[in-house]
Amino acid sequence: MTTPPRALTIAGSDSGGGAGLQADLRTFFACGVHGLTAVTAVTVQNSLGVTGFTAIPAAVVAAQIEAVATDIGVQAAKTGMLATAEIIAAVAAACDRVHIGRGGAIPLVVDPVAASMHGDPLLRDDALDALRTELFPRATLITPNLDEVRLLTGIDVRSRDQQRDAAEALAEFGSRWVLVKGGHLWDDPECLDLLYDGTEFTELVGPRFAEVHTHGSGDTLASCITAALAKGNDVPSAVRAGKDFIVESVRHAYPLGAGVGPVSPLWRLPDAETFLAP
Ligand code: PXL
Repeated sequence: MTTPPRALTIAGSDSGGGAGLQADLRTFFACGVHGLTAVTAVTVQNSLGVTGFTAIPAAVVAAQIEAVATDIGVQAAKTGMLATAEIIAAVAAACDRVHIGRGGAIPLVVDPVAASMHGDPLLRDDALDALRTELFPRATLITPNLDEVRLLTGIDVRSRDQQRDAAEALAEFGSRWVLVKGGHLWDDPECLDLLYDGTEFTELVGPRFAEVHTHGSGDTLASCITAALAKGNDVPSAVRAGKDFIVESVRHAYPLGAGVGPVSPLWRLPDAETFLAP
């Protein structure tokens, strides 16, 4: 048996199992890569929302990254919930040491998670600046939704034209690529995600679902892109694969608890040969 590609998620735990590192690991598995984790925070949540979280000490987050990267090896990494400015600084330094991110050879996807879909905070207010200045310049790709765009740039996107303005403003922070997700442009009959490399725009258009169970959709998209990068795809084809994958994952979402259920990456199960010894 050969060793499968490895993808690392640097993210928080969702006790409800729908988002965070639980969604990332399911997606990595569905995409045929072995998932590694550096846990940043433990949230207390169910389908109704997040009632609190505890951040993991920054040095422990950094140690997890270095432990897996130096022994197991990582072909691509992503960040999700990072909780505090201290954790962001420690992640940036650890990534530099193991060559993850733009300065090194290993692609880094930064999903700038700031709040849950219920509006509960997942990032301390003073950490936004650390995200912009310490992580974005190291990112191969950043994947903000429109709420995150507003927090990061002050631009309140209401149209596809403004989505372009936002992509240009975000590119200034130094990531190689920007993906501005249009899922929150509620009046748009389709869901347009806009990919920008500082020069050219690529529009990825998909259907808009009336689906209410969309918990974990951003995590699932970013994880699928990360898995595709780990398998050696370039950014445009990884993002295309992610878009196709998230559309089906939303289509297969299921209810859970009394609130919002998760999208399901498990509509596409990998061949047994991917992971099982013969
Ligand atoms: O979907 C964003 C997200 C990421 N990580 C954790 C979360 C959430 C949303 O609730 O709980 C741990």
